[in-house]
Amino acid sequence: MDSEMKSFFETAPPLKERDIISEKLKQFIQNDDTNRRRVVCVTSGGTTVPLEQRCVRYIDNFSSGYRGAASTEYFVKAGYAVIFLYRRGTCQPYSRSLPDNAFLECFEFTHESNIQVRETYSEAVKTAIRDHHAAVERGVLLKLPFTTIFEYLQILQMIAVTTRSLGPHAMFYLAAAVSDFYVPWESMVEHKIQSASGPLDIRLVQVPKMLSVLRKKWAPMAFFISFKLETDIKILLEKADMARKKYEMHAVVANELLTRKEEVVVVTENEKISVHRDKSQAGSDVENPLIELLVGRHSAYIKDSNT
Ligand code: 9Z3
Repeated sequence: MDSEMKSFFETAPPLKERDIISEKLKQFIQNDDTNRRRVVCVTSGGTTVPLEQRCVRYIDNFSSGYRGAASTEYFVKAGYAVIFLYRRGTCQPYSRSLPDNAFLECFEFTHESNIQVRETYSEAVKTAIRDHHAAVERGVLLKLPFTTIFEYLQILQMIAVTTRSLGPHAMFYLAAAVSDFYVPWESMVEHKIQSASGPLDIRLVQVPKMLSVLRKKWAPMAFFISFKLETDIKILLEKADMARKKYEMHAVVANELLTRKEEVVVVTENEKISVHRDKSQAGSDVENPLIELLVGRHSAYIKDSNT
């Protein structure tokens, strides 16, 4: 591990639930005694960078978590077990078609003061509960939340190390929007920054290039998909290809902020494959054909690794 990465981990505030997370991960992986089950780690939502140790203010990265939540559902459908590493409060698998405040909007009182689902939401609620319960009961969905960049990287490392025994059957699908800059814990002030002190100068340092270590050291046999987000379409594909080469990703999914729900481009060593939402179908999304494509690529990768 390079020295920047080492110092990031050594100085990060320790994970509060490290032992519990570690136990959950072990159990989840052991659920399959053949060790032939495919497991994908889907990361979702943005990481925060706290500005104070007792954090009142933080810098955030944009991501609603829709991509990660929808992709998780399609991976489960395709037979994968999914470790869903998500930002607290972002979109969740199986409830993305429900209203934001589903708890208050989907239910009503009966005459006997019991609670029932409103007729208009009846099908959506039934499907969400049925599919979510089925995934959890079959042991194919493990949800692990994070908020800060410190939590995110520490849990990701634990996932990588725990899934290493699966070799090429493990996949990383890195849709989370990860901070590029952060304030190291030891140089962060403890208490709330006071506005009476005038304008604020903060020095942010670069987050160590975690993708390199993840790919080459923590999970060298796994299949890797990362995402590249840009707002300037002119530089998107070039930047995606640069990231693919630099981090030796098997594919990089390039997306532009405004059109990300309509189209993505999957950049591999030899191809640039444009994947679209099927506009003729109401309620369709780009994640459906995207996961279909990636599952096929993963199958080919497993086959290649076995020969
Ligand atoms: C993405 O590009 C995701 O597709 C989105 C999904 C965050 C745009 P939503 O959550 O949006 O459905 O609202 N994720 C990766 C973004 C990122 O931070 N990429 C880094 C980069 O572009 C590389 S890890 O440099």
